[in-house]
Amino acid sequence: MDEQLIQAVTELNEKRVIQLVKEELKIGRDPDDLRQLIEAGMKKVGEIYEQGGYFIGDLIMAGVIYKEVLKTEGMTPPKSKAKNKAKIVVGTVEGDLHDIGKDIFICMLEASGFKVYDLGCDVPKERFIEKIKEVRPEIVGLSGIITPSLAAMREIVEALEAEGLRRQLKIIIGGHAVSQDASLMIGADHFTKSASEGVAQCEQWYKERMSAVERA
Ligand code: B12
Repeated sequence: MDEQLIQAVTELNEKRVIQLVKEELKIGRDPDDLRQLIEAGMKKVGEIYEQGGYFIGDLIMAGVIYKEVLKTEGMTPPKSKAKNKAKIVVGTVEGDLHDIGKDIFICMLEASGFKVYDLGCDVPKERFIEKIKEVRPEIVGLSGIITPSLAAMREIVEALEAEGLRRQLKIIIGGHAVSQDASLMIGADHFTKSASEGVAQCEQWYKERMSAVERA
């Protein structure tokens, strides 16, 4: 089945993708596994696009299919009723319209009890600063899927430093474009290409903060 799902995504066969996802969820398959397979298919779509076999309309279709999958019952974890962990402001940075990975990260954060402020995609640095001043989050999550997003992330960190807001925050960057080198250049506290690893890191920061409060 795994290969069939990857192939259906690669061929942009929406009906088949949804059918396979539903069948697998019915027999108890972990949604995380299914997401990984779909992402493998999306990667192939990206490669075919790079080689000139697909066009921008096909990338749009791949995005539509993934969004439909995420709407399928059982694919996303239920939101936790408690929102009493850290506050986190999340957005895809300016110039970048990719929002699927960001939305997955947000779903998982909300399921774990974080209070999330979603700024959407193509978010200018001024909007990040404005929201951070308003809600005073403990964490900021920046999503970047295309390479130019790395420079936009750096500009946000510089703006936070200039405003004197950087030291009180943890910054996590994620998405297809990020890497260890990029993270160092940007001045982030953590980078990852995995939403679940991102949530685990936020949990870790939350625990560290709570034990510091208890010790004080
Ligand atoms: C779908 C898609 C689109 C759709 C996006 C629809 C949408 N609503 O998001 C549309 C049509 C808009 C699009 C446009 C373009 N795209 Co596009 N797109 C893709 C594609 C096929 C899939 C992206 C995706 O959703 N993947 C699935 C998600 C779940 O993966 P993800 O984003 O990496 O997120 C995961 C993690 O990274 C993480 N994560 C993500 N964000 C965050 C944030 C935090 C804080 C954390 C902790 C974790 C985290 O969590 C997710 C789950 O684990 C990729 C191919 C690929 N290899 O990814 C190309 C790709 C990203 N696109 C590409 C390009 C070139 C473009 C265009 C420039 C094409 C053009 N000529 O116009 C435009 C750019 C538009 C813009 N200004 O942003 C290139 C980027 C190359 C580069 N390095 O810059 C890729 C890699 C294709 C390729 N191989 O050439 N695209």
